This record gives sequence, C-alpha cells and structure tokens, in this order.
Amino acid sequence: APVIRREDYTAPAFWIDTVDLTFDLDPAKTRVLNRMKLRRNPDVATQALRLDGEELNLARVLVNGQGTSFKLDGGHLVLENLPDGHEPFELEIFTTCCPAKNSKLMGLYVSNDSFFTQCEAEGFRRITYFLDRPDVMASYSVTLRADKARYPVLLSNGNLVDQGALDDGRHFAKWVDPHRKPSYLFALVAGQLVAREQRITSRAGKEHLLQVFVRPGDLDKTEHAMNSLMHSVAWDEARFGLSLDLERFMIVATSDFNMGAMENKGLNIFNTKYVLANAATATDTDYANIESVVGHEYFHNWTGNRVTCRDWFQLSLKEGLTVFRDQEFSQDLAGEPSARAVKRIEDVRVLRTAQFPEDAGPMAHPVRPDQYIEINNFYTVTVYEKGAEVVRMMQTLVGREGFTKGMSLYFERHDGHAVTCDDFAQAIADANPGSALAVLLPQFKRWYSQAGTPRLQASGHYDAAARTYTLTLAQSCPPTPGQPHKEPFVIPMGLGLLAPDGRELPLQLATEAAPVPGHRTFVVTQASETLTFQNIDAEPVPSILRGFSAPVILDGGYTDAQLLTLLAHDSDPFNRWEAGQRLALNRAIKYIAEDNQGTRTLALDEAFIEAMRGVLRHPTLDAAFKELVLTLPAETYIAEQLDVVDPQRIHAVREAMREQLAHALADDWQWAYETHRDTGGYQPDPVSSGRRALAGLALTQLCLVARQSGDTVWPGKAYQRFKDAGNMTDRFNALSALVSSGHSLAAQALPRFHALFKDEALVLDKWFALQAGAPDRGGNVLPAVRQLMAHPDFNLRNPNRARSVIFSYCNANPGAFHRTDAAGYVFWSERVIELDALNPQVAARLARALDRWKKLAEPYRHAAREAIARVAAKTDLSNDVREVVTRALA
Ligand code: HT7
Ligand code: ZN
Repeated sequence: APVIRREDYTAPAFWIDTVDLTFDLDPAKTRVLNRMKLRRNPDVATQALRLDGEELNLARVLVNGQGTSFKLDGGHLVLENLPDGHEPFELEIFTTCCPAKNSKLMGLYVSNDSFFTQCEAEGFRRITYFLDRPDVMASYSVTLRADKARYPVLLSNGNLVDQGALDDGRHFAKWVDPHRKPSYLFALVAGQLVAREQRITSRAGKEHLLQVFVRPGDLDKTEHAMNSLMHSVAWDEARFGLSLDLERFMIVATSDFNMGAMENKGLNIFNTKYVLANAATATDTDYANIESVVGHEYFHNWTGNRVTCRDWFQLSLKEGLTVFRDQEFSQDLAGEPSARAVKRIEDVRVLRTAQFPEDAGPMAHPVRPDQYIEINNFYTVTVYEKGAEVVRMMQTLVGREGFTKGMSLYFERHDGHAVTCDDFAQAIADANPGSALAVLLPQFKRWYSQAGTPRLQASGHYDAAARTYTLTLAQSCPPTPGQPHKEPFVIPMGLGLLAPDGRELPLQLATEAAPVPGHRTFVVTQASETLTFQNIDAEPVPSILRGFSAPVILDGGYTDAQLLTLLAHDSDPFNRWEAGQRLALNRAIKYIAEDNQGTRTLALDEAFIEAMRGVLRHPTLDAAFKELVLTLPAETYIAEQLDVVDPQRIHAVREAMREQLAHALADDWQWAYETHRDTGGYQPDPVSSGRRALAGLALTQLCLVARQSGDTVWPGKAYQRFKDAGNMTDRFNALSALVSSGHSLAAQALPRFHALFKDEALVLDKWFALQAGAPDRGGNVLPAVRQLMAHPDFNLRNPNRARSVIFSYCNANPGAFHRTDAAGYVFWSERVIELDALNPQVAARLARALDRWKKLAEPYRHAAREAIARVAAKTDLSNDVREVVTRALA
C-alpha cells in the first residue's frame, strides 16, 4: 500500500458545491443516487476527475444528464471527458452497497436492525463515489426512503424539510443541512428509535431542540447524556462565546461502533457506552466519561466542523484542541480547585500510561504526522492527548484570556474553511503579540513536528553564604523512527520552592528587584539553562513542573526526604500526588532490580507507610485525591521506567506492595471504608464519587488482607455489599474486590451478576472485562479468557464485546498476558488475524499490544517477535494491521 506524505498535499482538481443524495434503504442492497454539482478548481492545472470509492457496485454515471465514458481504476472512478472551462456541471452516480455485510462498521452498516453510518476518516467512499477528503466542502440534501414499520425514524444532518408516505408501506424523509461540510461529517440513521427531547433557549435568545435517540428500552438511561449536552451548550457559550448554530442537535446511540462517538454535523452518533447510564447499570467512571464524550463531540461543532482540517495530517487541529476543550469543560464542571486537580491528575495518568509508551515505541509520530499508510492508525493518544497538552501549553503561554482572544481570531479568520495546525498556532500567537508564544512561535511549533517525549533534568544547588538557590535545567529528546536528532522544545515550567518546613517561598530571580507574588511559570527554551533565586534562607525543596505544565519526563533528582516534604505540604495538588507516585515508583524499581526473584522478603519502609497513612487519614484532603495517591503506579507505567521489562516480575512486585500496604494500613482501610461508604441515594458528583472510589479501594485492600489471613469477615462484607448495593459503582467495586483478591466468594458472585444483568449489554461488557483483567494466579487467566470467548454472550463482531475480553486481557493485563510459555502471544496473534478479516480498525488496535516488545526480557522478547512475525507473514492482511506489524518489526 502506498505511503501518503504530508509534503505531497495538493489542492483538489475539482470542487463539489452541492450533493443531493437519495437512499433506498435495504440491508441487503441499498441504492444510492448521488447528484452533484462540480466545477474545476481554477488554481489547479486541468486533469481527470478521480473519485474515491470502495466496495460499491456501480450502475450508472451521467454528466449533465448524458451517459459518459469512465474507468474504474483501483477503487477510483475516473472521468476524463468532462466539460472544459470553469462552468459548474452535474454529475449523477447511481450505486448499490450491502450494509448487512459491512462488518468493518465504516460507511453504511446495520446494527440491531437499524442503519448507521461512520464516515470519518474515509468511510463516505463506501457509500458513494466522491472526492472523499476534508478540504472538499459541499452543501448536502438527503432523501431517505425505507420501510415505515421497520424503520420508522429516518435521520440525517441538518433540518427536516419534508416527510411522508410512499407506496408499499414505505415512507421518506428529506433533510437539508444549512452548513457546508466535508464528506466525513455526513451521517444517516434509520430504525426503531425513541428520543428524549429538550427545548433550550441559548444566551443569544435562539430556540433549539436537543434530542437523544436510543432503542425503546433505553430511554430511562438518557437523562445524564441530555444533562451533559445542555451543560456543553452553556459552557461553550460562556467560555468561548460559541453558540449552537443549528435548530436541532441530535445524538443517536448504537451498540456497534469502532470508537467512542462521532461528531457528524447536527447528528452525532455515539457508542452506547458513552450515552446510556442509570444508577443501577453505570459506574461513576461511566458517568464521567459520558459527560466528557458528549462535551467533546458537541465542542467539535466549532472545532472540527465549522473550522475543519485541510488534510488528515492536521487531525490534531480538531482532536487535540477538542480534547483540550473537553478536559477544560470537565474541570470547570467539577468546580472546586481540588476536584479540578483530580481531573487533571486523571488526564495526566492517561497521557503517561498510554501516550508516553507510544512516543517511545515503533509507532511514535509527531502530533502532526508526516506520513501514514492507513489514516485510521493515527487516531492516537499522541494526536489526541499529547495534542491537547500542546494546546494547553499555548494557553499557559498567553494566559486564559489571551487564549480566548486567540480562539476568536481563529474563527474570525477561518470559519467555514479547512485549515492547518500552523493556522491555529498563528491565530493564537497573533491575538497575543508580545506573549511568550508569539515571540517563540517557530520553536514552539516543534511540538507539532518532533515526536518523542522530552526529558527535563533538574538539579538544584543551594549557596548558604549567598542565600541563593540555582536550578539547572537540561532538556533532551530521544530519537524516534525517522527523527534521529531533536532540537530543544519550548517548555513552560510551573515552579514553586518550599522551605524545609513546607512553607511556600516567594520567588525572586537574581535579576529581579522584588519577589513576584503568585504562581509562576518559567519558560525553558535552551538545551541547558539556569534559574537563580535570591533571598533564600535555607535549602528549599523545588516543586517543578507544577500542574504538569508540559508533557515531559521530569528527572528531578529528588531524595526521599524531599518527596516526603512535597507529599506532605505542596500547595500544588498535582505535584503532591506526583511525590507519592515517585515514592512508590522508586520502591518498585528497587525491588524489581533486587536479585531475589521472589517477593516474600520485600518490605515497605515505615516512612513510606506512614506517609501513605498520613494521606489516608488526612483531615481535609478530598477522598478522590486520597484514592489517587493510595493507588500504586500502573504496571505499564512502571515498565516505562525500565530499560528491560519482565512483566511478571513487575506484576509480582506491585502485587506484593499492594498487599503490604493492605496489611500495614488495615485499621486505616477499615476506618476509610466505614466512613466513606455511601448511605444515601446515588449522585454522580465529584464529592460522592470520590467517596465511593476511596471506599472501593479500601474494600479491595481489606479483601486482600483477608486472602492471606484466611479471615472471612471482609470477603463476607464485600459479598453482602455486592448483593445489596444501591448503585453499580458500589456493586461493581465489591465484585471486583472479591475477584481481585481471588476469594472463593467471587465464584458465587460472578454468575449472580450475570443473571442480574443478562439483558444489559454494557454491564455484560464489565462482567467480561473484569474476568479477563483479573490478576493471574498460576496462569489461570488465559484459559478463562478462552472460555469467555466460547460464552453464548460473546460476539467478536461487536467491538465493545471484543474489547471487553480480548483487549482487557492483551492490553490491560500484562501480568497475565506475558507468559513464559508464550501462550498469551499465540492467543494474541490468532485474534489479530481473526479480527482483521472482520474489522481491520479494531484488529490494528489490538495489534499494538506488542508495540514495546523490544524492551521485554527473555524469553518474552523472542516469543513476542515470533508472534508479530507470524501475523506479518499473512499475505492478505489489511493495510491497517500491515502498517502496525511492519513498523513493530522494523
Ligand atoms: N472524530 C471521531 C473519530 C472517529 C473515528 C475515526 C475512525 C473510525 C471510526 C471513528 N469513529 C469516530 C471521534 C472523535 O474524536 O470525536
Ligand atoms: Zn474528537
């Protein structure tokens, strides 16, 4: 397959002004009549029209109503004899396709006897022949025709302008989208659906209808999604002055979906996982995810839809910016500074456990990639989450108000156009002349062009005689595929200095006449530079990179004593949490390095245990924050800190540390459980969900203690809690406490849970995932996973279900997946190949589970390489999987 390069971008040879689509919907054979008005692009030399198409049956092509000659060339429909000149002409194309057989879930497909579309990135070409690229923007009108009893609801983008009955029990609906859009934002839905509706009046005084469509039995699970949508509309108006530009905004949920959701203009299509919630079926995490995904898709209406991408290399233009916006939205809704900090810590945890490994592995790419074979492989944590950090740094460099001004200028300049990441950065900088961003823009843009996670090394020197403290900062960035050398980045660095007793010191540089009050951010631009502070009476503890002000790996050279000071006193909650993580990480790394292969002699020191107790019992810290501090760093995060990775050893050490913390703090966990368990009705707000999270962790720890002591009281309490919990969070936490401690009551609870929720697909996904992600005891997880795949409720064609079993095992359970007998890798290669035949996008995501194989210790390394080579040896792989395994082996 050809490599597509960013530098090869050329404007399209034709523009498409209008598209008039008529669908006769039928699962086995849907007919699509596509009438377009096109004209030649005067800026491009005359050439043939090459329309994209995939898996289409072509029946007829007419130009200005007349038959014409055409060629079918490798999926393209090529028209050479088109009218000369720049006058618009009409092109009519009649095709059919088979939605029922579409297991890729791209283009038009059937799910639960309803029709859905997914067109981003290149799915529209599976519906009709088209210039399927984001810089071709057209006005769409769409007529849907279908059997009325089977498909009573017919939806597309924009406004419903006509509807009525047809012969033979069929009916039609005609939709007109008032906004021009690229083809990837086209959508249609047809099926038996019901809607929760809400009329709202915007700040600007306009009336809008909001609708959330679901299958008839799910209406009672739509309140939270609707509330999230209303909050999103209000937030975008208040924070950025961006109003809803449509009379009607629809969300439709489907249970078969490759990703989370899709921002089609006015007709968002969502994975049910990010819509459906009630207290009985959804956890606090589900509620939080729904809020952020609903927000994310809604915010795309401006950042993505009104201003879109010139080409797919610019994906982060809309995705990084929109993730930034949804993160800010969730922080603003969380309200209290401490709740905002919890959200920030959670976001950074995702970045560090998923994006940092990507940036250090074979698929590393810049936030704005330079090349791809399959664009679907570049919907990555780098483009999304690291892209969001790049936008956040811009906001840090120009200030919050300056950023809002920059956004206004961006829309003033580019509304209705398809633009680049450079255009965005330029608008933010131009709106803030004289700002650090404006001054450093060319260097700042290295965040878009250079892959890899920079390392920032900090070392402090205190001069008692001069009463100065000098902080030396050195940055470097390791090579990544195709980029052997890196230039220095612009690194905004939030900084505080703490006196030995934990007091915050005023910061006064040697060049400054007086201390500058308030929080300070310094901007590091050189490979190495120093900051000297004056009037410092005793050696301070530096709190560096506060709030995680840049996506870098900080090597702070911290001593244990310094970390304990930061954990006890730092006014920056992020660095306070980070200090606790570093204390745990240092211990984990030390134990892993110790010769002793067993973990019996591993003993956590009193200082660490006391520090953890201090946080757990702290009188004023939030429960949610405590839960984050007391959760040990993830196995994948620990693995990233090591040059050679033995996943079993990491798992054993982390488990041993978990058990020690459980024992040493047994009384404290008991106290935490009793004082934080819910008593009243369910509310998904940050305070209540934080209390449930801490109670859940406490219960897990208490069941772990019981595992060794043989005590049955806490497992019994967990089982009771599992049975009588008033909400899914408490119920699932109790079930998971039993499963993760390996208690025999888990064997009673699991079938009971299944029986209770056998008709709730999203809850069954949790049931599958919990078992596939369980701690491995003597290699028991893989056989259990194989059994789960034979369960009557398992269905490989449903991405949520496939993810709940296969991904939970291969991607999220390293201790069980990496086996010395290589059986986990054999399972992985079988599943990648099997899934690839059905759904290449999902298969390619699974293929990435072995990205970091080169870091593995033997015998894992050799066996992993063989497994990847086995997949690569298949001759009929999709481009998606081929690209991933080829890069892994390079
Ligand atoms: N913009 C959406 C991307 C998306 C997608 C991409 C490829 C294949 C299927 C997909 N479904 C959704 C999601 C978003 O970022 O909002
Ligand atoms: Zn998005």
